Amino acid sequence: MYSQGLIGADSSSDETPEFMAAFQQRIDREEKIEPNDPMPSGYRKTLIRQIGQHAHSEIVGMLPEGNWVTRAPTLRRKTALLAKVQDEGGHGLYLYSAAETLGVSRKQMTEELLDGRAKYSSIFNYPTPTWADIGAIGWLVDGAAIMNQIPLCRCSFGPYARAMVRVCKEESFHQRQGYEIMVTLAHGAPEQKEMAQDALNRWWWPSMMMFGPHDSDNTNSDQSMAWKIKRFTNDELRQKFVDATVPQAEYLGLSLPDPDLKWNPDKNDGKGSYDFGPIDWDEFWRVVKGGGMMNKDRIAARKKAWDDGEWVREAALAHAKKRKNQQATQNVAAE
Ligand code: BYC
Repeated sequence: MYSQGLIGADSSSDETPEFMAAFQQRIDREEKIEPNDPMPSGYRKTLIRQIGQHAHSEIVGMLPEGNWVTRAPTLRRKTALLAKVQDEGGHGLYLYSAAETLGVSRKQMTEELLDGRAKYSSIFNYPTPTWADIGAIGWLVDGAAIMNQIPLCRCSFGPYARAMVRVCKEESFHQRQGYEIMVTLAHGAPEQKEMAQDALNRWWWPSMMMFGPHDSDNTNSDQSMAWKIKRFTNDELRQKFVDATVPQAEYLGLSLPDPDLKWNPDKNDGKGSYDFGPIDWDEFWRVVKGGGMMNKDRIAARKKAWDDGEWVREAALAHAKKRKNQQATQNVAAE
């Protein structure tokens, strides 16, 4: 994915052992790598892949919640949800821009999303049939996203790290609005509490899968950790998420759908952590490969938006060309 047609990308022919060692030393000194700095082609490719996937996730992630904007139960809930969905659009745009600094165009990234070459987070292929799903997404999905993204604020690639600072501030608001919906439902009428529990039952395991495959099974982590793109492994982040979320579920009076969930005082170097049950990786890979409940709808919605927006892109380019020509004419007149 994103392997061809990089605009201005380095060739790997200069990647001598000395170059690679000097690059690693910069990383180890915690220097930020900026777009015009020399970098190994593998570093560039990894970032384009991850930032592209992240951008697509934000944009596709607007769809499950967008489904509820017109049906939010109160005006206050509607305005908060609208603001959240708009924030996600904004995050996608910062991230596409960060990826563009590495020499890939937004058009290319979008085409690769639409034809299935580029991934987006598995979580957004689940449906949102009830209002409680909006609470569960904010609480769990944004909660998992924050756990993953706070360390990305220290990513070695400058534009990604800087984009993440603002994204994380907004995600924190998103997580709170979701949790507040869950508090209202869980402490409301029995039917509301039941709705909240049902949403938790459906979103818990997909949220656990968001962190990606176990460390023993994933392909990119070791190199990404060495390059300080990732600061924690998938399993480390998943464990932090479980430890932070269990007390929040207890406050809600809801139960997590995992019979194996149990406090283990010896785990985590004796500091204690929760043990949890096995994750259904067959389901994860089925969803990642396009077999989830909503994969087809999500891609169809993005394709429609891309096709419907063609006239806007054409008009913007025509306007830019006209402005450039006018500027050139004015410059000639002024000489
Ligand atoms: N879904 O070696 P690994 C949000 C893939 S949106 C699909 O661990 P890596 C929000 C992975 O791509 C925020 N695919 O990979 C928006 C790789 O395949 P390729 C979303 C997944 O990259 C709206 C393969 O599995 N967050 O917050 O080192 C509303 C092996 O994995 C998934 C981000 O995008 C998955 N869940 O680590 C509400 C964070 N997991 O590419 C909220 C940025 C793994 O080799 N991304 N795969 O073919 C990351 O931190 C990392 O890319 C991951 C995976 C931890 C996700």
